[in-house]
Amino acid sequence: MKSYASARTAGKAVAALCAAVALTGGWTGCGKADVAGKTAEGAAKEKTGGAAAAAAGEKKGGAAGAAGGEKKGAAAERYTITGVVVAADVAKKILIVTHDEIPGYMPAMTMEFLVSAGDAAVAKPGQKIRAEMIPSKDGDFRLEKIWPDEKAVVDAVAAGAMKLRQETFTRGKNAYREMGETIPDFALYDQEGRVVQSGRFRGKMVMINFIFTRCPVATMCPASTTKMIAAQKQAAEAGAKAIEFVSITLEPAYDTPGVLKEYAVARGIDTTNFSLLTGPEAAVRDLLTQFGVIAELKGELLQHTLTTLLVGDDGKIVHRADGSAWEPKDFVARMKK
Ligand SMILES: [Cu+2]
Repeated sequence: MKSYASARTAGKAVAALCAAVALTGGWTGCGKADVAGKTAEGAAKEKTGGAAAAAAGEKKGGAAGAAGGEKKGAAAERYTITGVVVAADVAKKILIVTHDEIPGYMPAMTMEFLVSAGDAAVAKPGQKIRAEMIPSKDGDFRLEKIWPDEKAVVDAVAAGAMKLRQETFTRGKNAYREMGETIPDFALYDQEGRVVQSGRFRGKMVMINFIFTRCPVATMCPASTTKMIAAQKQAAEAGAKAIEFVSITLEPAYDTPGVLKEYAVARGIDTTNFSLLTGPEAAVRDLLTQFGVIAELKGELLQHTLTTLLVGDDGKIVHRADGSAWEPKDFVARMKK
């Protein structure tokens, strides 16, 4: 609960900033609640407690933290850990994990960790995970940024990222996929932490958009998600067959499978044929380049454009809407019935 409170408080602070940026032009700024996510990305088996975490602690220790009446300083201490899930208690939001040694801090052992509702829901006994551990003052330990850590799974996603990297590099200025072109292959994680290979969608049409879960600008990502849900409902009503919906995150370092799961539940997304995808930062960046989506961190603002695509069952782009003014019915009309 603590981290929810802090994220919400920080989110409000940036929302005001975002609105200001939104007025300046085509760009819309969406706030990053904090910059800790950036330091988490790629952190190997090392303490991420250096300068970056200290900076995050400083931010959180400020006015927002004081207003929340909570001690945020403890959040500055973060350790990257690996382990195996033994059990998940969804109601209590607890994971029991047998974790490896945390050098200089804790020997290998089996213990309880507080997690988010989404992370508790996604966890599967026997699953290997990688996460950041945050000790609290009252002796609790919290896990955040939980990612699958099975070797085969990690290798498949890394191979997908490598292929995308090479392809984006080779295509250079022609990286952007025009209408009628085939979309790039990718391997990402969905909201259950399962690997999703793009090949899975061949033979089906796919409607794709790009969002991030903590986007504070109501007219941007939240509205885009609402319209994707509307398109999914309309497609079902229209008898559209073999159609999948995919939302790829713009902020993979924060949007872990568990975070996406929680977002899907909170938004009432029917995930039968609607996947929320995340993965390595590089893979997402290459996809954004190839799909013509711009997302850049300007200070603490994640500024981004919106693009919604419809991909045919042959993998070719058949419709594309840039910006926020698209209508679900224009997409549904192009779906095979
Ligand atoms: Cu947004």
